[in-house]
Amino acid sequence: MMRTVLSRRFVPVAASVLAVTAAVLVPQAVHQSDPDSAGATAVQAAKHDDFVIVGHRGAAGYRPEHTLASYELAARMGADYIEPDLVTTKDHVLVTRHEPEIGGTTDVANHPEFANRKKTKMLDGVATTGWFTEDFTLAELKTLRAKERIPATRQHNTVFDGHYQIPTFQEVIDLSKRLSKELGRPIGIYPETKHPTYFRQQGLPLEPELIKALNRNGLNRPDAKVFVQSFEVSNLKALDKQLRVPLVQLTSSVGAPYDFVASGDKRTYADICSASGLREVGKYADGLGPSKDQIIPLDAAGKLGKPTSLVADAHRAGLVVHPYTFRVENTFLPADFDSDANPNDSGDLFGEIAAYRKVGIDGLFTDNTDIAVAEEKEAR
Ligand SMILES: [Ca+2]
Ligand SMILES: [Ca+2]
Repeated sequence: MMRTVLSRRFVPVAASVLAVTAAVLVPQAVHQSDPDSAGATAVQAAKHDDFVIVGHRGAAGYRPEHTLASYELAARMGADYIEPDLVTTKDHVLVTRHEPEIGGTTDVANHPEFANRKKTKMLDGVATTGWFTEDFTLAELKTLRAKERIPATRQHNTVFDGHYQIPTFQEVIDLSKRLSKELGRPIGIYPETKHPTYFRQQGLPLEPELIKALNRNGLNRPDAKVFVQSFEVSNLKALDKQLRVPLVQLTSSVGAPYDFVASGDKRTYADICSASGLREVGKYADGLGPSKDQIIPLDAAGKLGKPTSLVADAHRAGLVVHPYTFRVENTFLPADFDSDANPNDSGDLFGEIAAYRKVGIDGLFTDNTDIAVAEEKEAR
């Protein structure tokens, strides 16, 4: 099978040289990729050159998510990439929030001038009540301040509530450039298109602005340190024709891409993650971003069970695998790694990451970049 497009595009970090070096120096490969596949080269390069640590929503374990302070801390802790989730304002400026609804992550409810913006909308088929970015201009959003999403779990982070604005995508790109210079290593960006079908329905599609932003910043090239991710399929396929950076298909252990649901396509994430489904993904994407439990499901006791074939199947399809989300609190850890019965206490994230490393993942999304970086140093 020819994958010339993949091999042309997937060159994350001078990988053509590194791939050769890695193949020579590290002949052992846990997962043998199809040697005829050009994608295999990219997989080998990504695997042996650089275990990819993505600062999920920045350093969400330590700062309110999707703030410049959160991204900056992740970069300083050693993240290879920072991860802005992209939504849009009413005046079609990309800003970074995990959801269009911002009642949970900003102080908008305390702004009486915006009380009448509170609405109930159908968000991917779910009635959702709150305040939505697409109903605010950028100038209006800039009057709000971010707050911790899960204050009961991350009480310490509430210290930073009220101190940071909602950043624009451009501000995140500028930050990554400034920190790359200062830290002497490239800080990549790993933007996610959030709810692409929803925003298209609002008349504010994300993709044209994303493409413009990458072009404007000289980042739409195969060797730019950029991955673009989406839980939907059709927008990634369309972006594949317009972007030269690697693309990552996000998946979940439940449900289906909303663009499939909206168009009556019955396929689910489970179908996408079958061996044949992954071969399809390999035609337009370069990586897979599954939930952790798709790789190692939990058993009845909440402990790590038997790994699935997902990592090996994805590698065979030429895809690197970056699962989400690695978090230090017991409430998010498999029971094997809990420190005690308090769900908010910190547990053995080192142990969890090590278990996934054994299965052959190529990187991960984490709220706790410092721990992932420390674990990687030990593993080298
Ligand atoms: Ca995300
Ligand atoms: Ca747990």
